[in-house]
Amino acid sequence: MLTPNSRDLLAERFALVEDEFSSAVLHGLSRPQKTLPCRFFYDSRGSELFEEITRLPEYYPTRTEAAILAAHAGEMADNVPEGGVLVEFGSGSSRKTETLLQHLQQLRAYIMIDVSRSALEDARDRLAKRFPTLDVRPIVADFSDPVALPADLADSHRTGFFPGSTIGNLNPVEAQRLLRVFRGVLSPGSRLIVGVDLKKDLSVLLPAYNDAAGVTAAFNLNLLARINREIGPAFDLDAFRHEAIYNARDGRIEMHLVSTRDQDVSIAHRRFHFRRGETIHTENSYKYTVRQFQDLARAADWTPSRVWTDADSLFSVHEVLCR
Ligand code: SAH
Ligand code: AVI
Repeated sequence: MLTPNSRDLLAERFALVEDEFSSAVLHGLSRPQKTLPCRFFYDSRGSELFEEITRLPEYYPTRTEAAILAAHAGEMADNVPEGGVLVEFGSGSSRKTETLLQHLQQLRAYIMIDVSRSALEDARDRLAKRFPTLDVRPIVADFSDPVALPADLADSHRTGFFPGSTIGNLNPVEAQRLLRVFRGVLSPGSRLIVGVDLKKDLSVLLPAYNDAAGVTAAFNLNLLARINREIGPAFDLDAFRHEAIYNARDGRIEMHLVSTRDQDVSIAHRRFHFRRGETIHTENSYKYTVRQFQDLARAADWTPSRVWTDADSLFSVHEVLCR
């Protein structure tokens, strides 16, 4: 159960995240290439749809990373000192974290940071049942901003955890900036365990973002449904379709919402014109080689250390050290 205090804190921070939504939508749709920031996928419905994606046969990243964690969690946990805290960025359901937590009996607290309030609440309630003595601290926040950790934990040694290849949803410049923000949150002497999806054959990559059941399409279109729910009725969801393509030059999957006809859309007294075939760019998902990610970490002043991959080289989990 959430304590009254943590519930108040979640509500207060969530209101701030909500305020940002309409200004980001108006700004993104005013650009020559219309865009919507992918962090807004994760309202309560979006978090549910993401969980469905993780169970799709085509979506290899979650099960592959979970298997890497299951095989190596003991090694990943071996440098966490007694009384240390685990700080997870974009924790979502925290299901993978359970594998690590099994090896971290000595932990003082588990801090989970996410923009999705519902995901944090569900994870917190589930973890309370499985790890009744664990001190779990949910924080609703954008991890791109330096997050202040609870004052009573300020002196504890920190280990960062950033699974899921969520880092791939930022471009390399933003990813470097984010890793620098994490240095500030975690402080020198700490470690970060980060999941990174690997470059691979398109026959595996493309279906992961174009699943047969249409769950990724529903996840993408939920962004328009969220605008309709939270800002006001604007989009005809039948007039847009999901598209996911691989941009080989930049090494990334791009997700778009394609307007299927010429149309005008009014949002908060502003009118946006869409030509037939024009797209809203909703997400990038960058893929790296092990070396490319290590170079990126170095450029952000982290020192690459151990790296674990699966036998098919689909996914990598990196340990990087804060200099
Ligand atoms: N770590 C989980 C979830 C990955 S999905 C896993 O590996 O399965 C990405 C998660 O990051 C979602 O829960 C989403 O709400 C969160 N997220 C995305 N952008 C964010 C941001 N800018 N700040 C905080 N959380 C973010
Ligand atoms: C969270 N993130 C790493 C996922 C990805 O694969 O880029 C989000 C996602 N988008 C479509 N499917 C899953």
